[in-house]
This record gives sequence, structure tokens and C-alpha cells, in this order.
Amino acid sequence: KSLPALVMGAALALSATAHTAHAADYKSEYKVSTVLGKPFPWGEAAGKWAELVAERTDGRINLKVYPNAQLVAGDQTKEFTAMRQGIIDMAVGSTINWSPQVKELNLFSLPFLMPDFAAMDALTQGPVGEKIFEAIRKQGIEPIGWAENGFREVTNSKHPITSPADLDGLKMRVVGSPLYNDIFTALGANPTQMSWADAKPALTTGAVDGQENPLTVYDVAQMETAGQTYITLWHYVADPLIFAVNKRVWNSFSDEDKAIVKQAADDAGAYGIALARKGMTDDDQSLIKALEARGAKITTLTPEQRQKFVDATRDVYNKWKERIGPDLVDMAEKSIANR
Ligand code: X2X
Repeated sequence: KSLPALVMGAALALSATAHTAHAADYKSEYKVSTVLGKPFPWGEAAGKWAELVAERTDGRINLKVYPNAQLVAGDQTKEFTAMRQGIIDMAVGSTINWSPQVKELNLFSLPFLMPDFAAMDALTQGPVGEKIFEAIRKQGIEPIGWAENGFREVTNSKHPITSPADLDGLKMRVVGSPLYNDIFTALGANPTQMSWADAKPALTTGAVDGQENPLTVYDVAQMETAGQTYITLWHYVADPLIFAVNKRVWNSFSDEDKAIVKQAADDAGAYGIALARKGMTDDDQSLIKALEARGAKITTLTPEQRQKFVDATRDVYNKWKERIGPDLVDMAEKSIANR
């Protein structure tokens, strides 16, 4: 054989080996962590991501969703760290649960920053979203898309809440993020941090009087059966969800597969966001009506009533604006004003 033919043959053999080696680098299963599973919109978004990735890679990439933060024994505030360490490959995670590690994520928990869905979109889909993704990337995690848990409304078993005075002395379950302690303390309540895994039993036994979560969570978890009769639609914070991948896992994917996994996250995110908003928009109040039919007493605040909550939490807002980074918060305020 001629020298060029030999070289050619060797090159072909090499590239065949490289290809096989590359495919062999892929794991047989990628573990995706969530807190809420199906049929919560959160779990539906994660499930759709797995489904689309399997379909579009002909099964070469297999995502398996593990709900209830089970990969971190229910401790949802450890999810981000576990993903950095590679114990978890991927996650669809809440900004609240990752905020102990990524301070910028506290932005979405600034009380009364986002008045409506358009404000949330202005942040996630604009320059603020880019900055937040940069902050996550700096910590060795590749963020690739957004989904949504939703606006977090306050509920309790005692009485309607129309003013901060109504929260006085109420024992409130909050997520394990210090900003929430500050908010509920400022409102005169008695906040206690616990994981979602512990929240439902604590509500059922009456160990706590109230909690805050999106209406879709109230709905699927059937919180009326845990005595959470009173709901106030105050829209004080909202938690977007982020699709993210451990950096080593991400870098092991070919460019073509990266594009597929990212596009699937975008599509699954759009699907999940539509579910997260269903039945609570101006033109479709069906979820609100359904919850009322199940016995929930729902309070909508007048602008004057809402302002009292804004005023009562203003110091907390200012304190956390400094911690998050005033430039980022300024940018967010501007994005919302121009939405
Ligand atoms: O724990 C919660 O309240 C939940 C399910 O909404 C989150 O994971 C932030």
C-alpha cells in the first residue's frame, strides 16, 4: 500500500475509535433533580424535557427525573451543591432553593419587585436573565433555560389576611432561605424554615398555621385538606425555575447534542410556564374558581391594602438589594418599568 493510503486508513481507524469512545463517554442515565414531580407544572416541565431529549437523540441521551429532592434526601437547599459535585447531573431547580449558593438568585424573592407575569418575563428573558446565568456559570453549572413555579400566595388556617396585622403571631412555614425569615419577621409573623418534605405534615398536624406557595402547588397538594382555608393573592414574590447541567456533563456532550438538550429545555420550559399560569390570568380564572368550589376563601388585595405590605417590607427590600448587588437590582427595576 502507498503511504498516503496507509495514513488515510490510520486516520479513519482513529476517527472511528474517537467516535466510539465519545459515545461511550455518555452515561446510560442522567439524573435530573426536582422538588415537585408530576402533575405539578414543575414536574411536568422536567418530564417534558426528558421526553423531548429522548425523542430528539433517538434515545442516545436518557434523562431520568428524580422528584421530591430525593437525591439530596429531601434537603432542597443542597441541590445546587450536589449538582456541582456531580452527585446530580442536571436539575430543574427553583431560584429560592439555589439562592444560598448563588446570591443573585435572591432577586426574585425581593418583596413586591414583580407585579405581574410580564414583569417576570422582562427579567428572565432580558439582560437580567443573562447576568443571572453568568453568575450560575461562574459556579461550574451550565444554565440553559427557564421554567416556572409561580407567584407565591400566602395561605393559613386561621383567618383572612388583608393587612400585615393579620399575620401577627401566625406560625408560617417558609423555605430555607434567610430572606424569607426577614420578610415574615418584618410582617410580624413567626416564620419557621423547613423543607417541602416537612411542610405538608407540619400543615396537616397544625404545627404551623400557614405557608406560601403558588396556587398550582396549593391545587395539586390539596392544601384545603390540610386546613389551609384562607388564601390571599398578594403576588409578593415569584420563583422561576432554571434548567441546568453539571459542567463536566455539559462539556462531554457534542455541540450537536448540546443544541438538542438546550432546545428541548426551551420547549419544555414554554410548556411548563403555560401550565404554571393556567387558570389565574385575567381572561381565565378557572383555577381560582375551582379552588373556591373546594372551600378555599380567596382574598384579592386592593391597591391600598397591597401598599401596606409593600411599606412593611421596604427595609427588607433595601437590605437585600445591597446583598444581591445594587447594580443588578437597578437593572431589574428598569427592565420591569420598561416591560
Ligand atoms: O418548598 C417549596 O415551597 C417549593 C416546593 O415551592 C420550593 O421548592 C421552592
